[in-house]
Amino acid sequence: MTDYRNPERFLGLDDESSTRETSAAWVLPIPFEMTTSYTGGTRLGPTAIIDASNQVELYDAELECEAAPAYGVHTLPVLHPTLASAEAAIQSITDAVSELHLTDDRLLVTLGGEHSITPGVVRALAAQYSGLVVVQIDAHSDLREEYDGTAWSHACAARRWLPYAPVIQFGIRSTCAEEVEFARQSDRVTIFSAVEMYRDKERTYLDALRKAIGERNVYLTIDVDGLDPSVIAATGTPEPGGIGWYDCLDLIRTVAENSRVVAFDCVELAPTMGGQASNFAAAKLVYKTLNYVMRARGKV
Ligand SMILES: [Mn+2]
Repeated sequence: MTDYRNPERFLGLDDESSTRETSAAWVLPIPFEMTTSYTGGTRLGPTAIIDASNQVELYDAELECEAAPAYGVHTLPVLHPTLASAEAAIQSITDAVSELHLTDDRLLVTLGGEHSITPGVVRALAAQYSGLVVVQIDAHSDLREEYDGTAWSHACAARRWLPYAPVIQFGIRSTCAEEVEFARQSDRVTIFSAVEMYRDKERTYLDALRKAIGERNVYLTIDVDGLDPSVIAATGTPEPGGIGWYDCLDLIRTVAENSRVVAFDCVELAPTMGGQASNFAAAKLVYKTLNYVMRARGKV
C-alpha cells in the first residue's frame, strides 16, 4: 500500500488534493435510511463507498492520467438529516445543500443513503440552475404518489423531484400500473427500459439521450440497482437484467460529454457481509463519473 491514503476521505487523497477551497468536487455523505422497503443497510452506503474508494487506483487507464489529484476532491462532513419525519428529513437536506453555496465551477457528489435523498438535493439545485434535467439510472421508476404511507419514500423519489426537474430514466425493469399510467400521461417523464436497452444493439438510446439533454444542466442520479446484480448485488431491492458495467460507463460518458452535469449522486448501496465487490464497483463508478465530468469541464 502507498502511504497517501486517508481512509475517511473519498479516494483517500492527501491534503494537497483534497482541500475544501481548491477542490473542484465536493463529496457529501448522507447515510439516510428511513423508508427502505425490502432489506435495509443503505445507511452504511457512504462509509462503504469511501472505504472501498481507498482501494481504487487513482490512475484512470481510459483517461491515461491520475485524474483526482488534477482537479481535487474534498470530502465534506457527514450530513445527518433530522429523523422527525421523512418529509422533514428531505427538507433538511435541501437546506443543507443550499447552505453549501455551491459555485458553478464546483461539482457536488452526494453518497446515499436511500434514494429519497435525491429530491432534497434536486430541489436545492433547481433553484440555482435553470432548465435542470435529471438523468436517472435505476431498476425502478420511483414514480409512485405514495408508498408505505409516505409520499417521501424512496419508491416515490422521482415523483417528488418532478415538479423541479423532468427526468430521463434508464434501466427500468420493475414498475407498477400506477407508475406506467402516470409516465404515459406526463410530458416530464421519458423512460428507456432495461429490455429496450438490451434489444437495442445499436444503442440508439444514446442518440436519443444526446438530443434530450443537448447542452442543458443535468443532475445525474445513479441508483446502484440500475446496474445488473452481477456488477452490484449489495442493494436493498436487487432486480435481474440490469445495465452492464460498460454500457453504464458509456451512458454516463454520453451524459458528461453532451450536457453540463452540475451534480450527481450514488444511492441505495446496502453493504452486506462479503459484499466488497459491490462496494468497490460503486466506488469505482463514482470515480469514473467524476473523471468524465471533469474531463468535460477541461479539468483533466
Ligand atoms: Mn431503485
